[in-house]
Amino acid sequence: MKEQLEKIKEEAVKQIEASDALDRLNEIRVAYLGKKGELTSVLKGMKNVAPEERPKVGQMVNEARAMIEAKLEETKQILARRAREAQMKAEVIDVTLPAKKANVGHRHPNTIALEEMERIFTGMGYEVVEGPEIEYDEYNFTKLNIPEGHPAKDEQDTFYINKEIVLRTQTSPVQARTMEKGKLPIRMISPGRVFRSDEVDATHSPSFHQVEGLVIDKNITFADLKGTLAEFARELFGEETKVKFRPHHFPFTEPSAEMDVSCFKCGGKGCRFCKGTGWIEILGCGMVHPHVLEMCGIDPEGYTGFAFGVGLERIALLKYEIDDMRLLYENDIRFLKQF
Ligand code: 2NL
Repeated sequence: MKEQLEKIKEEAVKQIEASDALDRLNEIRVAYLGKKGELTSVLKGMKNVAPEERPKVGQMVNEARAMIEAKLEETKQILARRAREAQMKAEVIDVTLPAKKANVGHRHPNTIALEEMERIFTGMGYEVVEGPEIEYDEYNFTKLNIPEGHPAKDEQDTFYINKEIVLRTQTSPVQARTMEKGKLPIRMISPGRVFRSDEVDATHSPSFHQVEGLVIDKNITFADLKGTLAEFARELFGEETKVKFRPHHFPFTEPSAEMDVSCFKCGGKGCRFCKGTGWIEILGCGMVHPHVLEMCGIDPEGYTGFAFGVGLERIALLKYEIDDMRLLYENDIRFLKQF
């Protein structure tokens, strides 16, 4: 019995010392100490041992069990430490390596231009007001003095949802809605997406953005329009910028004008950028037509106002010297990251 136990111990220690994985140690534990293990089978052989010898043999089995358990535990610790050391070595961190740059991106040129315009006008006390992109024909056209039969209302130019509802072709309906609310005076800009049934080319898109402005108060004159828009141009293109107003026609303003700015590339001498003229067309504007004021519930005898409309893409293209509007919509990172 004693020799058998010594042999079991010796064999167990040999196997434990030879094992190189925690799984293997478990297998050994089961093989020696488990229910059907070697030590258990020794205990089962006790019936052949003389009764007075049994406590002694029992003690020896217990000692053998304790010894194997201790050896298993010790080896487990060694293997665990070794595994941890190998892991530490494999996962070593070089704190002197340069950090990975965070890729944060930046705003779209349209957004940069929009926020610049919002900054300029809020600085002059204007509110920024937004409104629906799907509008009643009445707000998009009728209240702006664009009657039935006007060419702007042609299906060639406007997307119709049905007879009464359109995709807005300008952001003026937002201003018409503000006027109707009846709170005066008004100093507002209305930026947003507008829609025209146009073929895509370098300067056209069926969906683009507009920033319109509206001022309504007592005694507003064309001088206020000129002063305000000249200041806007100086803030946007530089202190030396000159402005020029050319007579024009819009149904919703009277008189109407288009404003040019002196070319910020050549200072007005004439270059390729301004096609040799020294001037660049920037926006449309005018004094709000009395009929528009009336239709929006404002008494044209007591109040006057001016309005203007700027194409946001036009400003972004000019400011960043981009020659094709399509580039603004393609979202090619290689293009966008230049601005
Ligand atoms: C252009 C011209 C313009 C307006 C927009 C306006 C709005 C109301 C009343 C009167 Cl509610 N006018 N807006 C006035 C003049 C010109 O836009 O060429 N935009 C790109």
